[in-house]
Amino acid sequence: MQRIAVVPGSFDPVTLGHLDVIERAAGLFDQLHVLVVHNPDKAALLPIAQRVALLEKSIAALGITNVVVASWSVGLLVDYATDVGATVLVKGIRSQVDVAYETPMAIVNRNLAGVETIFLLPDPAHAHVSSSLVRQVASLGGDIRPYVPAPVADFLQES
Ligand code: COD
Repeated sequence: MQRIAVVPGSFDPVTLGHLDVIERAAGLFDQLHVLVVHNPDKAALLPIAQRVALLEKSIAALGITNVVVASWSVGLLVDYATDVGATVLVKGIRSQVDVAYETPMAIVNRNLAGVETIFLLPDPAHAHVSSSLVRQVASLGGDIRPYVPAPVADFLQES
């Protein structure tokens, strides 16, 4: 039986921290779905289709081939997971704030659909990186290359 997992996120934009979690999760599962989900609590920078395109380019550059990028806007995250045969969600945990945010969702997702959540600790090199930090540095004209894959830096610094 194939082991399939979903890595969900806003990915607005994808950062080196996200990419590290994606690469490590891809090594743990036969197939990984990286799912762009609109987070209504956050003001968006990039349209969903642009986030998907930047994820695809950034993941292709890693040379991993068991990853599918998709987006989801019509219902529960676990509905997508169930549709594609995934039994696990993978999230990154940088701090106690992430633990507090993710724990109730993990419990509810298991109750709703029997989908488990596993948490990966960040690479310390990227533990301080977030999309909101990248959006802020970019909006003030700073260099975002230390925090994002090259396709994201190229796209944001050209636009
Ligand atoms: N290092 C490691 N991990 C990181 C880093 C980093 N530098 N940066 C971010 N991460 C992790 C985050 O902790 C998170 O796990 C993931 O990467 C994605 O982060 P973001 O910021 O892109 O995405 P979020 O936090 O806005 O997540 C949005 C979701 C929509 C995925 C989330 O809110 C969710 O799971 N919603 C569920 C919707 C649903 O079905 N609700 C009903 C039942 S709970």
